[in-house]
Amino acid sequence: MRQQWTTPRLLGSLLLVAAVGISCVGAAPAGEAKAASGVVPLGQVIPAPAEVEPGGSPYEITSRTRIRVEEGSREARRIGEQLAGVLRPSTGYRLPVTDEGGGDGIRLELSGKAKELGAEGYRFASGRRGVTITAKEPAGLFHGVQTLRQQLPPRIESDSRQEGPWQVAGGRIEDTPRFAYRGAMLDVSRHFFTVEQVKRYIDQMAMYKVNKLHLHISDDQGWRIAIDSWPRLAEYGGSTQVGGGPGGYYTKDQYKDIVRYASERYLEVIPEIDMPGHTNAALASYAELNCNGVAPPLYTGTNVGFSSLCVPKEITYDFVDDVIREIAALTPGRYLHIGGDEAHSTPHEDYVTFMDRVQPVVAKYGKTVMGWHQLTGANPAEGAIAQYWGYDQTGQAERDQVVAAAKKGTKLVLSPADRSYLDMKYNKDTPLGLAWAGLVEVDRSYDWDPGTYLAGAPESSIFGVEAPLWSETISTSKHIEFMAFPRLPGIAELGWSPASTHDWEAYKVRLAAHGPRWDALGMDYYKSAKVPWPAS
Ligand code: TNX
Repeated sequence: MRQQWTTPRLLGSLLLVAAVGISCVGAAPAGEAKAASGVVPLGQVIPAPAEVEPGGSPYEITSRTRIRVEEGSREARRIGEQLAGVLRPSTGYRLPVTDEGGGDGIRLELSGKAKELGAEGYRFASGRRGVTITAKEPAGLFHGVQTLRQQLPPRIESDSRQEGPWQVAGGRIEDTPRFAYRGAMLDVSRHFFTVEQVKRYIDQMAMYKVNKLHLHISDDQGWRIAIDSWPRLAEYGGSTQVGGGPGGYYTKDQYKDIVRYASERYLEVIPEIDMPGHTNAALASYAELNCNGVAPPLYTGTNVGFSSLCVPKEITYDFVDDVIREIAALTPGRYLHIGGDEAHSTPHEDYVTFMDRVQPVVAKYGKTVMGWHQLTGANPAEGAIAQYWGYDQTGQAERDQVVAAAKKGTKLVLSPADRSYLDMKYNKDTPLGLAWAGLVEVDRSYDWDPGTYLAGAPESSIFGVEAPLWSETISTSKHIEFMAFPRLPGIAELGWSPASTHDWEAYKVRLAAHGPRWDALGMDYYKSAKVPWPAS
């Protein structure tokens, strides 16, 4: 059945390739973004797909459309239900998810044979009878579904019934990511965010094929996860936040709920316990962790660099072992981030000693070390990942250290503070955020190449990119959205799309088309004058 249906279509699209060649969206003329018909031109999505071959008839979703998955594929069915969950409210159609055979409609196919699609890629074929998304792995199907959402008009995202028609442009897309790591970080320590707020942000990340959620769960101002062996960390250390509000923490079940929710959207959670600096909340909770045996008060300001675990005391390593063991047990992902930034109150020798003792603990509990790039000033463990957060003002010696580590095998995740930091102000009038790394407008945030950014670091050492959102000034979902949008989609595109598609002039037109999508989703965003938003 499947063969009979796909073979003529594949043949058709091969003929189509021969006729029109392969076009890359990055190169598409800007005006194409607004087709007169209201159909989103194929490939006008974020991140830009690797290969796009527009052509043939569009597919129209109607009240008779079914979402077809193969029998027995639990994950494909779940992805089908997620898609139906987006499409049902706005179209008002039933859109049953079914494993009964049939050639038409929206088909989600897992094919072990599609090796070329890798762990996250997908193929998308659209024509008169239907849309077929094929992937080797469920993550690829999920990403293909995000592409399908963006090929539909923005009002598809509304939670109330909208007018059709619901057409998907005809043609084929074949799409795999440039980098394996495409992350976003949320600092839940400076201000606490509830499980519901984190889930809302996860949904927004997932639309742009972000696949890592880095949670900064401890800092001077708050410890945000329950640790059974050290209960005061969360109960006392989590009891406030910047500005003195009540703070909060995740119970183990709540943390697991976040991890599960993220994994159903193909995001891996990377928890960060920042050490040895950024530890005032822990030091305040247990006097014995302090070198002088005296617990400092809780801290609700925004200074950095004043706290340190006590490197010479043995109890420090009992503490670290317990915390890492409990968090590793809750986290199915591969990585555990141990921070390591701004340890200004830890003498360098102590810093090196500390990292030499702590990294093996991460390995002992089956995880791979991730740390801020200061870790390259110590002895990064085999396989460790360093997260570079330098910026244009970062000195050459510091860059050299990171590059030298990269040449020796440390993989890099790039989060340049003056490009990817979502807490930097857009301009001097931005009401939220900080400006220590400069003002970061949407074009500046997008206009760099992770492959060549850090001179001397080979592209093969670049594991990917991440956009961190520090929350000294951020305390609501509206704040998160205003700072993340429209910059996060740009960082996501740098992580996913081939360098050949990179072009601000074309990107800003694709980006503009997302304003109405965010409106339909009830999201806030910064209406940058650099982006040609459609008149509303
Ligand atoms: C630097 S970036 C920090 C954070 C702050 C952030 C504010 C990094 C690894 N450390 O502690 O929240 O600046 O932008």
